[in-house]
Amino acid sequence: MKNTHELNSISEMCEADSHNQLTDLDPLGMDSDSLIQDFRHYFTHTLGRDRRCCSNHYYYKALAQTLRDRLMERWKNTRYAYDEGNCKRTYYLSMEFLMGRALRNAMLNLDVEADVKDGLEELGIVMEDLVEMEHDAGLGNGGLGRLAACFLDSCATLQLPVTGYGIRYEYGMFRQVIEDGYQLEEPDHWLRDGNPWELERPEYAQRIHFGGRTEHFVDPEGKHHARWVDTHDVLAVPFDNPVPGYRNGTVNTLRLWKAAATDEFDLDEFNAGDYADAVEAKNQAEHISMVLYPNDASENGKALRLRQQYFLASASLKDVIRGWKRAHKDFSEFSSKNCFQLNDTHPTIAVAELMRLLVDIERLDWDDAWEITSQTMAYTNHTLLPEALERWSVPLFKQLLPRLLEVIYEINARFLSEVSARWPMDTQRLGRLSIIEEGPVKQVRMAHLAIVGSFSVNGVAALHSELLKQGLFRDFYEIWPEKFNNKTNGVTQRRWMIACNPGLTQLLNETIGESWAYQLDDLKGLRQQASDHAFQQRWMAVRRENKVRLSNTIWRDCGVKFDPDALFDVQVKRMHEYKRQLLNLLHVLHLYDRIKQGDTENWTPRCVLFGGKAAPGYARAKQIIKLINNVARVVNRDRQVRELLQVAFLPNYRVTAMEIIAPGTDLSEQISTAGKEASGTGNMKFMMNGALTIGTLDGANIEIRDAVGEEHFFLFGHSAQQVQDLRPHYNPEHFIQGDNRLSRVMSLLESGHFNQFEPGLFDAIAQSIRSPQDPWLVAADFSSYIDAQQRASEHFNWSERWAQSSILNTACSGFFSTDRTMQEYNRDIWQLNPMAPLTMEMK
Ligand code: 26Q
Repeated sequence: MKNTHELNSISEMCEADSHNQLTDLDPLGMDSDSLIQDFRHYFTHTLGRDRRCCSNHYYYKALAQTLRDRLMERWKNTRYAYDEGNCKRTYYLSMEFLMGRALRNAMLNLDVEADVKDGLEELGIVMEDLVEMEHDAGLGNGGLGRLAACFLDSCATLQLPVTGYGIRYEYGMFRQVIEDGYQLEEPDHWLRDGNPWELERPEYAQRIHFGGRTEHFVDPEGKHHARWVDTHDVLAVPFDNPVPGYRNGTVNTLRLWKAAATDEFDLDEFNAGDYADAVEAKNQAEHISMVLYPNDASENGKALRLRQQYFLASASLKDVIRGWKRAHKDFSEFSSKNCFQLNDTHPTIAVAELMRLLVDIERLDWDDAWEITSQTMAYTNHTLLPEALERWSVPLFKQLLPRLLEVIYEINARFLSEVSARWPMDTQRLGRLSIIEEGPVKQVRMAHLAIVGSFSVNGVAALHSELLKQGLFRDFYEIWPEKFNNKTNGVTQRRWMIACNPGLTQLLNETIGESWAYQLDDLKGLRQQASDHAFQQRWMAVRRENKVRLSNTIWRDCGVKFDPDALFDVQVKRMHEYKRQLLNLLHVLHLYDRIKQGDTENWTPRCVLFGGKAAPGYARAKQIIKLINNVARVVNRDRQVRELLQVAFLPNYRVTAMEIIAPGTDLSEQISTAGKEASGTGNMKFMMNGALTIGTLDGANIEIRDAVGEEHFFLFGHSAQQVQDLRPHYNPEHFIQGDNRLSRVMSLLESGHFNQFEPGLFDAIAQSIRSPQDPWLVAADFSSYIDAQQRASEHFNWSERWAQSSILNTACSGFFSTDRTMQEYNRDIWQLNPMAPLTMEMK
């Protein structure tokens, strides 16, 4: 790490007036010859390889450099446009950005994929092999992190001035290995071979405070102030990652912070003569950005997680304020020119940190600072599970962030006094609304801080946003109904159709033109083809190729043979009880039972694929992985069964795996207990690629079904309302006795047939289904689930009808583009003007 002096000199240089002579270069060539010329240059001169080295790894690096140069000039032009346009900007604050690979995305958006492929081919190099060399940037757990990545893609494509702020974790989401049917976790050292896309910017490093204590004093004018002193500081060093828009010259920024020790660490401790302590302190500091927490529902109370959250919030806010002060003399226009979108409660400490910076450092009055803060922050909620709502113990907060705790208490006091003015004497209500939860150990409720400190609160699908208003956030909705709004999630069709499904892309382009790449609604032009027999055949031919590709992956990674003519039935997502992988497995057991009984008339052969990671501490989710693997072994080894039914668990599900899976899926399993899945986004990826959904009335499934029509969606299960009504007197035995299929499946599970050498292994799982306390109501939805699966099987056997439904699913998926989602955020929350990059002539 550079020392402080060096840092200052770098910043000075970078703040100096531009030397246009130095930096204005002619644009780089985008033709095959220029690209390949640069590729050869990087391979031989920069990487120093020669004809004896023909490693795809170095080819990949040389190609990435070649593309990065092209991104770099567009990046600079985009920055100039935003800076000089003095436009309003949004900052997307997120602890997770699940970006996946960048190479194909860069080629697609720069429109050079065909030229690169041809040029490499002449050198005897296969472009696809180079794509495979890149590690996934797996800096996220699942839906929330991938959503952030899709949002960035759409903002760049819409030319919206939006910057992502996150953490540059040294280790991303763990690699999942399956051994003897059990999940093992291995570290994901994704930066091991370097990251050709990122650009380190030490000149913009920030100092982040932790610990210490506060002092209060009165200035000569009699005003009260606070100081945060004796802190232990950590440096936040930004690494910028380019986010290219689709063929529009825009390149936005994802700025990821890395933690580094300050020099004092070494100096102070070194002078005290304790070298080992100095090294230890340095390690502590650098730990902050070491690893992503692999929980997709909260694991409360870990001090390091709170440090990460504050590290992100503080570094990002200071960075924005630094940029602001370069061009503005005060903060009067700050809230009309800046917006922070909080991706769940994880970065919500930003509310208190912005207050601290404005009041303590910039010396604004509290009321002015609060006006600015609460007009600048916007909060997105991603969960209804009460256990996932973040809370931090007050003692921990006080130790780690003493000044921030004071600020939160002040925010709370002022908020509660407004509440008691409106509802005098209503102490119950005050207790429910307070940012501080009373109890043996007081807790800071981050969701409350987020709502109080934001001008917008949104859910991520229609049902979810309704349930927030009626349930979890009811009291807040009563106070501020105008803050609450819905923004149904989406996914980017550039990655989730064009990049991952070239066969479908070509067919679509030939049929309806190419505009759907940036106007997904144009897919509706397909509807008229849905019943055209010739078109159906072309459609199904593309789908079959994709199924062959998926089948090869499954053979390679699981050793299981999926027949491409069977129905591919897929559930890939994080392992969680509410998502009910167990219900899916009960259906598998039912099919197995039928085959063993010889009940196989008009059978539809099925291949059932599971995939997903369990949080390392989530024992039940891990047992379910083991159960799936044990069932798969029994089913796949049985000659009588395996022609009709195959089961596989694909290890290490991740962005790159989904790029193979979604195009090859016939039936998408979206079977969460109604009211539990906020939205889901995998459901949208499957739909776009022509899968039919079997699902409950939960999350965005509702909107998917409305869009495609009920005949093309397999609905089952209790609704959110029915779930709520059933729960108090839920009696699973009633459902088990009432359906012979379920009682047989339960007996089969409890017989030990799938754990012959491991007695009792799955008892707890079986008991959970029989428990009246089962929150997920697995038994209650079994019958209607099996019926819906039967309808799906019959539908699949009538191939014209299936083809028609498949085409219509794609045709009706236009609403689920993040381009639409981002336009809604922009219309209702951000109010940004699109801004094209500056070109040479304009400068
Ligand atoms: C919190 C505290 C400590 C450690 C980890 C966490 C943590 C991390 C990640 C809590 C939650 C998450 C991720 C949540 C998530 O992915 N939610 C999903 O968000 C999607 C995008 O909106 C929705 O489609 C899904 O329905 C929702 O489950």
